[in-house]
Order: sequence, then C-alpha cells, then structure tokens
Amino acid sequence: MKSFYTVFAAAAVLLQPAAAHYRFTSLILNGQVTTAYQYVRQNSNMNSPVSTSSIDVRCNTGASLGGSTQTATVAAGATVGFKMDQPIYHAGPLLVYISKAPSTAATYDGSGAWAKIYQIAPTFNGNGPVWGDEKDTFTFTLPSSLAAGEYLLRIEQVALHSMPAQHYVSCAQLKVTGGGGKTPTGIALPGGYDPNSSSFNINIYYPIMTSYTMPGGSIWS
Ligand SMILES: *[C@@H]1O[C@H](CO)[C@@H](O)[C@H](O)[C@H]1NC(C)=O
Ligand SMILES: [Cu+2]
Repeated sequence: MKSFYTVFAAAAVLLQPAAAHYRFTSLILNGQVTTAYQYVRQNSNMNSPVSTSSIDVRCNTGASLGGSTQTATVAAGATVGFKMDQPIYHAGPLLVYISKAPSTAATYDGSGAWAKIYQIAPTFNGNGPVWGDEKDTFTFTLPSSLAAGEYLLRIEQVALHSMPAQHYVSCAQLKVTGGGGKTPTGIALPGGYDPNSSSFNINIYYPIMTSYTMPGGSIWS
C-alpha cells in the first residue's frame, strides 16, 4: 500500500528530469572547452524543452539577446564545437545552424536566415533508428566560404521520444574572420520548421522506422 506521501515523492522524482535537462554549456574553440556560458547564451529555464513553433526555438528561453555573453573570435573554416553538462539521453537528431548578425552577435535576436552547417542523421538497423548523438561533445567545421562578421551559432537536438517534438537548443556568439564573403541562406526560426511534418510529428517506435527526413533542408555550402 502506498501512502499519499510516497506517491507524491515518486511524482516529484519523475518531475525532476523534465526540469533539469542536458545542456549545451560551452563552446569548443581551438580544441579547448571554454568556460560554461562564456560564449554560449545561458537559458533561464534549466533547459526545459521548447516547442517547434515557439520563438524560443531560436536560442532558448531567456536567451534572445546576448546579455553578458562574450563573442568568440574564430577564423572561417575553423573547427569549433559544443560541450554539454551531460550526454544527450533522448532519441532524436542533432543539427547545427549559423545566422549572420546585422551588427553584433550580442544584439542579434536570430530573426534572420539560419543555414544548416552540420547534422547527425540516424542510421537504420532493421529495428528502427540509431540516432548516434548520445554523447556530450560535438565538433564540426565552420564553412570557409562564410563572410567575415558576427554570427549566432545554434546547436539543437530534437527529442522525438514523445509527441509533440521537444527542442533542446543553445546559441554561441561568434566573430568570424577571413572567409569567402558568402552570407549564409536558410530557414526562418520559427517558421521553417513545420510541426506537422514527419520530421517532428512522428512516432519513432511504431511502425518500425526505415527512413527519416532531417529538418531544415540540405546543408548549406
Ligand atoms: C498542424 O495541424 C493542425 C491540425 O490539423 C492545424 O490546426 C495547424 O494549423 C497545423 N500547423 C501548421 C503549422 O501547419
Ligand atoms: Cu526529458
């Protein structure tokens, strides 16, 4: 027999993971993990998931502007990345986007175009998808064709273990030097993601998946 207290305590434990999720805390620069939230905008919601059509899908809740976040100087074509506080544990794809700021990254709200520059798509083994992003470190190269200037670099994991889809997002602030003069083109966020599409509105457990359409179109180059 369970007392009310036991039931309440069990419910409280169940609620905790929803409050404190895996977070993209640090930018990786020159092969070094930088201080948490030095160059990554800090969200104000313990990284509770945001929904597909929310304005917070850009850079997360409480992170629409830079506040005290610093802007990292990095060369176009360099390898950068994100380090997390713990590995990803929900099933779903990982994506990285970049968007050019009209002026500074710190004052940019992410209302322009987002170009996808990196992703981890699932593979399929006959029993469904193998997502391949259940880790805490992600590195990738910035396009060498990028125009010099300031940018938001956005990393996102779309969790599909339950419906509707949940988005775990962070943005870092970059000042890109050198480069090839190209301003990236891409999708608006929100808007460029259709919550009703099979990228988001999907049961990943049944029927057994044999393919998946990655969100955000093709990789910008
Ligand atoms: C998604 O589908 C629902 C139900 O059909 C509809 O009300 C809603 O407008 C759709 N959303 C988009 C963005 O198309
Ligand atoms: Cu969760």
